[in-house]
Amino acid sequence: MSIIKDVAFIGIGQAGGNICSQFELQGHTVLYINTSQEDLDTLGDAQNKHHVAGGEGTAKNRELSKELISNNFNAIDKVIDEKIKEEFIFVVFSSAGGTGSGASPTLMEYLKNNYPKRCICGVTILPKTEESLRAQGNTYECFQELRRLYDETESMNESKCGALFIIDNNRFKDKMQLNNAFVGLLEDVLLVPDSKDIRGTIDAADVKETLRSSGCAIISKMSPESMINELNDSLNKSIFAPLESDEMVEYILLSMISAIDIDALKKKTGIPVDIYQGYNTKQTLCVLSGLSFPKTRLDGIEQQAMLLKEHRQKSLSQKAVIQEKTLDLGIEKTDKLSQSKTEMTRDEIREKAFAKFRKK
Ligand SMILES: Nc1nc2c(ncn2[C@@H]2O[C@H](COP(=O)(O)OP(=O)(O)OP(=O)(O)O)[C@@H](O)[C@H]2O)c(=O)[nH]1
Ligand SMILES: [Mg+2]
Repeated sequence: MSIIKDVAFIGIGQAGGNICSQFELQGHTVLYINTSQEDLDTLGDAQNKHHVAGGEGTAKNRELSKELISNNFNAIDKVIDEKIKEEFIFVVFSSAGGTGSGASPTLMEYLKNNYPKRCICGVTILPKTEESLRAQGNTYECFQELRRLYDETESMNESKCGALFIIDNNRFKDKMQLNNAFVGLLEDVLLVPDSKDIRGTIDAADVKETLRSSGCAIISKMSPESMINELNDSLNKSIFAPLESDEMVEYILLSMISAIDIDALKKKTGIPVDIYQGYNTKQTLCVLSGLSFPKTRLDGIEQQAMLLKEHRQKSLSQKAVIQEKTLDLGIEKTDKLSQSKTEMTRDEIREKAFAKFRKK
């Protein structure tokens, strides 16, 4: 059976809301959170909209987003608890704006700790290279937080976030086309267990295990007569941030229309811990999960973020303001999580998330 009913979405900020409204049309539970009432109004009849009280948007200010969320934390916590009951929760946001970028990594961490039996996944969007230095700087900071979230849980043997899909706005001119493409791909993956085929099937547990893998993930789809070259080509031209060629992959899920050369695929992707293979009559669909972060693409963003830092430093010195700056664009170093989650009460988890939102 498909796992559509097991997956809910929380869209934060405008981009998150735009993508999630497509998922709501597919029948998923969706909660929209935004500091801007105007952004929420663009979503028409969407069912569950939550305006962060006191917010008027943030104009790409991540710190303002954190402050607003922290001031409204109890209300947000309550609405999530009331509306979202599904096993998989996808938090969807752009890394380049203020609201979604500022709130989402900490919210993902909170959800992961507060709902240890659920799987918290992420969908984030990278800005085009031509976008403003501020957009690049926000993305750099957002990914510092996401990396810490994934790396810390990796090293601390505690509950982990699942798949993180990184959509890259460099890939298409039209953002809405990217949104539609992503929604179509993920829906197809959630529907894979519906394809019963005597040559082999992929069941719900296989798809869930693939999505639970902690790290980046991509989905690729090909035409019926697909060959391995086309798969390679499709991975290279996907809507996602370019793959790092370090051959790190945990799972490959491959639903095929006709048999393809798995060894050739592994040469491209690296050797996974497991491969879930099955057949269907419509299309060849491939998911790679447990991938590394796209370092090369993120390094490019970091370089632009450094220009922003230089720009800020220059204008500060021109104003003759003496101010100490840190090398990492001023984001705080988060404390290492020192306690195992099983020892923390729900109130403690909430307090900790609270404190993180408040930190500047
Ligand atoms: N792919 C895609 N990108 C989008 C979409 N909407 C905005 N973006 C990109 O997301 C970034 C801006 O993020 P928003 O989601 O608008 O910001 P926000 O979270 O609402 O934060 P504020 O700054 O408070 O408005 C820019 O890089 C835009 O190009 C969308 O629907 N799809
Ligand atoms: Mg906005």
